[in-house]
Amino acid sequence: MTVGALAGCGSSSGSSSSGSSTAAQADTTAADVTTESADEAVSALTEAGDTAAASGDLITVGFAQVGHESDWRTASTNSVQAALSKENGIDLQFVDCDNDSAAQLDAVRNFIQQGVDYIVIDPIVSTGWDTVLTEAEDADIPVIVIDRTIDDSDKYTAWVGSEFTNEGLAAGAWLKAYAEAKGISDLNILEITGTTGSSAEIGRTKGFHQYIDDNGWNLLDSQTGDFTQDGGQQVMESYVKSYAGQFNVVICQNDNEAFGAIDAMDAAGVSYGVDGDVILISFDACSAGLTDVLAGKINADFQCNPLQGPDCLNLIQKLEAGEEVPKQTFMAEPWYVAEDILPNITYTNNAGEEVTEDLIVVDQSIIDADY
Ligand code: GZL
Repeated sequence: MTVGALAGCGSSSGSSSSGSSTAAQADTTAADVTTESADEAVSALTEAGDTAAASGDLITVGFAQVGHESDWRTASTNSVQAALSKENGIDLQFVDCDNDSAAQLDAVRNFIQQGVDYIVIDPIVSTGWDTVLTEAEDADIPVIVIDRTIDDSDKYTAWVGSEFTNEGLAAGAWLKAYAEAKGISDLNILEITGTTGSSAEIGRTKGFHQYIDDNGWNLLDSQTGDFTQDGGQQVMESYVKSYAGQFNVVICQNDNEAFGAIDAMDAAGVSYGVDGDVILISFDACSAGLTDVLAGKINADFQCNPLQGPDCLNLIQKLEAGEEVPKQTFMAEPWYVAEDILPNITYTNNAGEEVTEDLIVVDQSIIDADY
């Protein structure tokens, strides 16, 4: 677990020949403290908290981040650290929970013991939260949830993030229209899901499976890649052996899994993308993912917006001013495609509304402006 006492970890992404990238291990700055144990993390937080208390003029915010598993996560961390900065009056105490739910609960409890002013959580999984949120409520510490949702408690002040079921519905609606436009009648699908029990995995699976069920598509298999490139590659390596010649669609629940699946399909001589035998669908639409869309390797990439830092700061500033804040704020999330075949898609979203979304054909200017 990495504890950034005054600033969090930065991290850099490399890129491989496929245009994909793997988020390198976080680079730590002099301000960061890398701890080997929870006790060291607690003492680091305590020391940081004492420093902040001594200064007296900064708002202390404890941020328990999921981990560092993907390009998306790096962008999320960078967005929050850039917004919740000393320049903006915040003393940010950052904990990278390394995809470990128990460590995340410990980090939140440490923030409560510290007596921080606010707690920000991106919950690794969506359940198991009511007890610790009750402790934060009893300590009169407002909790802001970002990105993924907490589904077994509403003892938090505000949530900012994505409608994950809509993301899954988007992928299903696009695949239905794309297959019809291409004259593909039989869809034999392999799915690589995200971290089991995360709201992102739950929602994307629920939405996409609604289209599988409604249209009689053939789901050959579904296994978790845990939102990592290694996970996507390992699952795809197994799939190309078990289902050789049987599948024509692969859906990955984030870009890093898609990068891994691409490497596995390349090694197995399976063609994919615009000119291939397999339609490849992804989520997140990070810049490396959109690079693969532009190259025709990924057919469609549904954005999940990681840039909640400014929203966090805005919520804290409003709460400091005694203003009401919305319980839920949804991020805008474009649908990106490789080919200019369909201008838009009309579908029924998770709220039962019929909505039309534009399909954005990726070009370099979009990638340059991306996260
Ligand atoms: C979704 C986010 C997911 C991304 C993955 O909002 O929590 O976690 O889709 C990330 O890339 O690992």
